[in-house]
Amino acid sequence: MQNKKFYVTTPIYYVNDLPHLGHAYTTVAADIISRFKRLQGYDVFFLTGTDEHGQKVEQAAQKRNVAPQEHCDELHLRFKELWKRLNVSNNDFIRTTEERHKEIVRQVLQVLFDKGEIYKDSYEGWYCLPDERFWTEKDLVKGNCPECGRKVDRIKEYNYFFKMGKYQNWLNEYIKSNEIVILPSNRRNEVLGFLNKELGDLCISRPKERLKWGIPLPFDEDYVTYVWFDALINYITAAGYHKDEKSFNHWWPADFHLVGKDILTTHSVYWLTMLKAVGIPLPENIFAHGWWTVNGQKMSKSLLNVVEPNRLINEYGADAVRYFLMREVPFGLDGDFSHEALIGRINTDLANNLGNLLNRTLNMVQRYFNGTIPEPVGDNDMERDLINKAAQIVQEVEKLLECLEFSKILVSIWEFIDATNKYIDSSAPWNLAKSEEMRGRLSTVMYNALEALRTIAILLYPFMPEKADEIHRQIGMTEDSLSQEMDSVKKWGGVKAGVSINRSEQLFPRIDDDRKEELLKKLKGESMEESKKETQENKKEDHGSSADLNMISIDEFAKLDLRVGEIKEAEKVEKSKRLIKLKVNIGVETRQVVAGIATCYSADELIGKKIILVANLKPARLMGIESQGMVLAATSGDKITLAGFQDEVTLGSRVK
Ligand code: ME8
Repeated sequence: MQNKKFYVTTPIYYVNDLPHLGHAYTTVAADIISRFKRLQGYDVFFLTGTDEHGQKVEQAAQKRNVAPQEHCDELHLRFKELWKRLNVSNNDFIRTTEERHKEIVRQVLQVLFDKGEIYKDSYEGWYCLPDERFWTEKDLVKGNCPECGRKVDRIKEYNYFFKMGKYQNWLNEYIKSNEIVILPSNRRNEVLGFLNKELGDLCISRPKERLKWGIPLPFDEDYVTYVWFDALINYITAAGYHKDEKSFNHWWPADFHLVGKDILTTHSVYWLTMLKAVGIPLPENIFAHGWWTVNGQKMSKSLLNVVEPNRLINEYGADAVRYFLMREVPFGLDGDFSHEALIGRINTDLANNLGNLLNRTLNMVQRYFNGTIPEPVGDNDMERDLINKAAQIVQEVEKLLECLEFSKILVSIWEFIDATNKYIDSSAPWNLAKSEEMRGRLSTVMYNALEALRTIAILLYPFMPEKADEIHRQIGMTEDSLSQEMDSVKKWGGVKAGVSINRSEQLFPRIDDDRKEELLKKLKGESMEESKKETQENKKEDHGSSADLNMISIDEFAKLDLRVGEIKEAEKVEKSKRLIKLKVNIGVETRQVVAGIATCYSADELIGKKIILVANLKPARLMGIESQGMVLAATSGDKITLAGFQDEVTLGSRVK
């Protein structure tokens, strides 16, 4: 018999910037569901990917002086690499610039056009450039974009529209009937509230002269499709729509679209009406999770206070990061990130509760049985209680999984970890070991403690695949039962007596106070939140006021945005004795800078040098080449020496 299928998706992320904690959050959550479902015997299709068309991406490429495709080819890898480091087990990674996707988008557009679902009309509205969305007058909040609060521009143009409005009543009824489940329930109410207002038609195109980086409409090549109409279709492209009927019929409809609350409307209104209009069945569930802030402030790609997951992985390890994200905040609610909270979780939950349970159990098996797992000899109420507790927890976990209550699942697993620690405490193996008569009882206790650890490893596997594997290996399990069905966790007695344990290094070393202080200093030093705020404030100020003063105030000095950069490329400017064109990486982006240092440096010797860049200097053109900043150097007579650093520095750090 064919396994039951399960299809889960994440949003496809914009490649206008590097992946951050928010992207990692949704993707790790999807990974956890996928791993659980695989344990439960489901045939799983887990899709993630990148959204590569549109103005934001085009602008990001322009800023880096590369072609949009080149930019996407580079940036999408940063997502792929991160998912690999985070042990994300996606089955497919879709890019909207792939042929397989563009083809399906054009087909869907043609189908809708032929059905009369798309029409051309003139449109005048308020356009938010960063969000690439039109808003009506009444949508605006204090004259600004209702979603991001930024300035909007009045734009009039001809465009193509999808007749979304006509589906308003149908969608309202459909959601109310619970045929599609929108979770958490407050989000469902939000969508219904949105549908109480008049639903207009959806502008699905941009004139090519305004946006080049998009998929041309099949029925009018002067237009490209609007970002959402392109992006949402990825979910059916990857499942095989119009290409592989067998695959599509197997996977579609999606079981869960996981999204952040920011894109709930696009998924529950645009996407559902689009599918209805084409005649494709609708997905089963949409889950809109909450928003991570950092120290209470909004984290976004356009601000510099983003938490970079790679740094977290470097310092804490992938599994600790995965655990923290799922444990700290109930899925669906907003949460605030702090290193202190993460370190707290590592020390308490991971090192103390879980790590100690493993260590003490293995140490005792080593000491009392020379590292060989003993055969249990009978049982008593204590064992029966432990086994019942395990069965109860497994049941709870499976139930909580249905509503993606990750945090509660972990609370339940930790209840069992505590119960096992208590079982050991009450059984006091150290006393049993004192008398030969109690040898049988000691064997039973140690065996059951190991078996409890086996159960814990399986339940933790979706959250912390590497560490769960490690527990499994250390308790002497050789075959790959972690990827076996959930059923194996329901059968007590999987641990093999007579087999050797494999004690090795601590699962989660504690982060002591000294190390914590060191880490916080290092990581917070890397945070550029403060400097970004200053940069923004500086923009508002009058730049010319102190031109005739020799002394400057600290505030004036603070206007300078000096950054640590690394020279990635250097090329002498033809016909110039002095100028060299540099590509300087300042962490969040690469700048092109023209520097007058060719009399003292060859292009080759500059590569890899860490320098100081004035990052908020107005761009200037030198011999027709744009320079986006200035490198600092000391000059003495003819000699020019670049300013740099004596110790290791992090790219993009502020120099003050
Ligand atoms: O919206 N907290 O892409 P995107 C929690 N391309 N989650 C966050 C977050 C935060 N602070 N920031 C981002 C797009 N996310 C479109 C999607 S789908 C067909 C097209 C996560 O790069 C969250 O999942 O802006 C959010 O919905 C998504 O990243 C937005 O990613």
